[in-house]
Amino acid sequence: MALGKTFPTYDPRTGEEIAHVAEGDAEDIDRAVAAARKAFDEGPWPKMTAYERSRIMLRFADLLEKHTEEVATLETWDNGKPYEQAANIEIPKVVRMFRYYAGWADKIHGLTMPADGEYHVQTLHEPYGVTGLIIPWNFPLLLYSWKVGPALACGNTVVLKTSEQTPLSALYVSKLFHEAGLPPGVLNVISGFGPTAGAALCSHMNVDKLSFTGSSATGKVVLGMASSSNLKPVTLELGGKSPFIVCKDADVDKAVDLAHFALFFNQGQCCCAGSRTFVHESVYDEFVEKAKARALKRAVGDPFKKGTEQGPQIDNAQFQKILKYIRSGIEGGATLETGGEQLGSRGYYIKPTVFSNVKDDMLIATDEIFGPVQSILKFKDLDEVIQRANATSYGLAAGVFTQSLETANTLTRALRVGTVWINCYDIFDAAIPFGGFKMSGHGREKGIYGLSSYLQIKAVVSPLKNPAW
Ligand code: TXE
Repeated sequence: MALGKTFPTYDPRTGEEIAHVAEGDAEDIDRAVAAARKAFDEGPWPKMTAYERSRIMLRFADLLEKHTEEVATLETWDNGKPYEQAANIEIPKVVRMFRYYAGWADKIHGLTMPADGEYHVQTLHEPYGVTGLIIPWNFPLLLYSWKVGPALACGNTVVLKTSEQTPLSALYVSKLFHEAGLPPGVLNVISGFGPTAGAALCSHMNVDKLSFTGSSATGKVVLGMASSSNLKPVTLELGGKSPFIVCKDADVDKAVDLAHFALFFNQGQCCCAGSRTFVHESVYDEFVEKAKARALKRAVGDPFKKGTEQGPQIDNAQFQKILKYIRSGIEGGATLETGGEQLGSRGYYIKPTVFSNVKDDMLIATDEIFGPVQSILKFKDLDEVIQRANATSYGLAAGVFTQSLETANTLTRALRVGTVWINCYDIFDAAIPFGGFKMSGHGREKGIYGLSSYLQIKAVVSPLKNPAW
């Protein structure tokens, strides 16, 4: 790297610079991978007892909890998300995730199994080694915890590349990790861009495993680089166009609230946003009217202000992309019920937008908009909505709103998605696995399933008796 090279990070409320951050590139990735390699091969990390690793992670969680205010402030400043959301929902979830995986560290073990013949067979569950982790900007610290937590608990070392839009919070909390006693070289954080630092990490011959969260388009590139370098395995958590299905027996007021939350949470910037709201024809008109009223009530403004539900979008590129999709919805013949434009003239605020009369082939119903734009579609019966809900290359999540157990069970089994939320949405406990079917990804994060992304299995076979030679 050109020593001293930096890049600016911006406040989405104004578009103004917050700070310049050291910009890592291929050379820095090399150095970070070398440090992570040394910490893995020579220790101390995988050689420490699992209990000691767990204690460091727990100490980190305590420190993070103590510094919630500063960390949430950085997250809001850099990302634009409401401070109350960062401080009361996300940082506590990050703390919880590290405690959860700290609890796993000393409970990871293999199996013994019977085999034909006179053999003792056992498996060892071992860390991969150096893991390369790439995260996006929509939940910078939450996604940090989804990857760094299990990677470290399993005894891997880490090179993490943050998103160029939101480098600040990860730098701050990684210092806390150091304070918690994490040995040098175990966790290396690089701020930098995708095509430079990110690509160097994906192509690196000395990285043993990758985990990536981001767009499906970049996910394909990541997979290509992994396979054309050293065939490192890759976990991918990618985009979505998740259906939220409101059945004819639903309590409309509650369904409206939940569908609103499912789409608008985090400025609509969620991979699992319920971005196709399918509503049964018998309650459709009432639903649309109430969804519009709810969107009009949404408190949009400065994310540091108490009571703000929606802050600005992350940056100008995302802001322009969303406005383009809104224009395409209007031009395509959907009914714009409310919103559809920028709020104010400064920063990247968009009025909560609701479209009704959306047809399946409109871009607002097929593409991941990643913004505060609700698309409401009408359906007649379950078979039809199942077919339409599954008619997408994505398969991340779905919401089902019904009072009927039978309907819930039918939909749950028919939907080709990694998560079904029934009469709830965006429940993200540490123990619940998350990941996609189809082009929404490979593998699972969180929970017991998330461990398998960071462990490989070694079979050990020995004869039961001393051989005769
Ligand atoms: O994503 P990218 P962007 C979707 C959402 C959004 C769109 C574009 O629809 O509008 O993607 O967002 C790194 N090699 N999601 O451009 O490019 C990049 O530096 C290695 C859904 O921000 O996928 C960042 O760290 N890495 C998603 C990360 O990839 C590369 C969350 C994500 O960036 C790279 C974010 C490369 N060649 C966006 N190019 C979700 N699943 O939640 C980029 N990166």
